[in-house]
Amino acid sequence: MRPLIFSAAIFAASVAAQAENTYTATATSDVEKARATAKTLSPTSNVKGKAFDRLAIIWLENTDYDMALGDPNLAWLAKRGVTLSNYHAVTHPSQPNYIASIGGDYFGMQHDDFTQVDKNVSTIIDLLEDKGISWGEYQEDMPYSGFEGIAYVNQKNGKNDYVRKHNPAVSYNANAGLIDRLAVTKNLTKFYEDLENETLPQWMFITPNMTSDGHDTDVSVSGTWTRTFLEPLLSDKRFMQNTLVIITFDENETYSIQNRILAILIGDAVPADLVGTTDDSYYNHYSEIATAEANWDLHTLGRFDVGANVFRFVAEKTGDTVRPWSADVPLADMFFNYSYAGPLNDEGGNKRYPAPNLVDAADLHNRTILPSIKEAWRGSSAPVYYTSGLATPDGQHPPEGYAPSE
Ligand SMILES: *[C@@H]1O[C@H](CO)[C@@H](O)[C@H](O)[C@H]1NC(C)=O
Ligand SMILES: *[C@@H]1O[C@H](CO)[C@@H](O)[C@H](O)[C@H]1NC(C)=O
Ligand SMILES: *[C@@H]1O[C@H](CO)[C@@H](O)[C@H](O)[C@H]1NC(C)=O
Ligand SMILES: *[C@@H]1O[C@H](CO)[C@@H](O)[C@H](O)[C@H]1NC(C)=O
Ligand SMILES: *[C@@H]1O[C@H](CO)[C@@H](O)[C@H](O)[C@H]1NC(C)=O
Ligand SMILES: *[C@@H]1O[C@H](CO)[C@@H](O)[C@H](O)[C@H]1NC(C)=O
Ligand SMILES: CC(=O)N[C@H]1CO[C@H](CO)[C@@H](O)[C@@H]1O
Repeated sequence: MRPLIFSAAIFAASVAAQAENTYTATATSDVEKARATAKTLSPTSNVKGKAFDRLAIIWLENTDYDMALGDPNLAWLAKRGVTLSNYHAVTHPSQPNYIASIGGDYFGMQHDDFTQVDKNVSTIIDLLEDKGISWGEYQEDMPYSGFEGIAYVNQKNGKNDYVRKHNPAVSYNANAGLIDRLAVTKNLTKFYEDLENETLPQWMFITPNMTSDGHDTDVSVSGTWTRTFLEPLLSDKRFMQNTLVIITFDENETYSIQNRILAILIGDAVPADLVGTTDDSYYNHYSEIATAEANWDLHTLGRFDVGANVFRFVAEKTGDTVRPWSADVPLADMFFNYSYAGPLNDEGGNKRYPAPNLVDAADLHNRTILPSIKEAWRGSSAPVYYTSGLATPDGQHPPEGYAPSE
């Protein structure tokens, strides 16, 4: 019996080690086969936050600030929430912005190609699980839970539908290498089942398909989709349980201007006296991580999440200070319109993964770096370019040693 158990254990370990490559096939027959056995999970939790108990993040595509606010349906939503008028994407094109939104950096990425971030790089998922906070992704038209393929087209008309580049969790092998993490990356059909069953997680990232999110269409389609999706939820007690919803865009459409985008905070966690107001504090995608960290007292990633501003109404409850932009380079000269170099940049330049900054930012807040991150990177000689400052670099103002190659 002994050798048998032994080899079974080795087999299980080797399967687990390859989970990030197990579900990448995109042929219809492969997808049908995998769908039949794909694991879906809906773990729940109820960890109280200081300003909200549930966070739902909805990302739409490629729309400039004024165009977004000009859309009647987004304007309808904005009137029922707080408009963030000084919220910036971090680079172009799409994928690095999604990568940044959970990992605290985009590691030089300047493309939308198939990417696997090394498994020693942590994301907000590790921070949430560390505190027992349930999470999930709802990706419209993802063909089955845990699908890792580059894309899956609409089987009736061949149009773009689900794309991996808009699914932040799966790009990180720390997530894609674990079956139980893949099992909570689900499609929107599962959202409605989880709503019905009252098994929605506390942190969720929602991506409409390539038609619904405006990528292959325009803001009138993404605005309509978003209002159609959210309006019934705004009065649904199964969804609104001290819930904060962030609606934003991955990037501004016009590359030659600043990468400012519209963001709206809405939901029953938004204080009534703030409904219909505008907050012009400086935010970027890293604020989405910092706000969750402050709310639930999470550890940090030691990357650009540490210095990012927490959304003001949350900061007021967590004791965080919302700072104005005050870097050497004025905000007006920061375009965030192309990427510095790094390990995910495929045009050359420095390919070395930067290490997290393991020094806690005690001057700023009392959050500390996740112990497992400290453990993994202690003694690393990799360069560190993260500080507790608010300013983040861009292609024109790269971190030292990470100038983009021309
Ligand atoms: C959604 O995912 C489930 C679970 O894997 C799968 O059975 C279903 O076919 C998917 N739905 C769509 C619309 O692709
Ligand atoms: C995208 O989702 C919408 C509903 O939100 C659906 O009508 C449409 O068929 C889906 N796919 C494509 C390619 O449009
Ligand atoms: C969740 O709901 C679906 C249908 O809405 C049902 O088939 C499924 O059994 C439910 N799951 C649980 C765990 O209750
Ligand atoms: C970024 O914006 C600046 C200022 O408009 C412009 O000079 C530069 O060409 C832009 N870069 C890209 C890659 O579009
Ligand atoms: C950190 O925690 C201490 C003790 O609870 C508190 O006095 C201090 O104000 C906190 N500092 C910040 C920046 O939140
Ligand atoms: C993390 O992974 C990268 C890529 O494999 C490697 O270069 C780096 O040394 C690793 N860092 C640590 C601390 O293990
Ligand atoms: C098309 C367009 O003008 N888009 C917006 C992108 O963001 C800048 C501000 O940073 C706006 O002025 C633009 O309106």
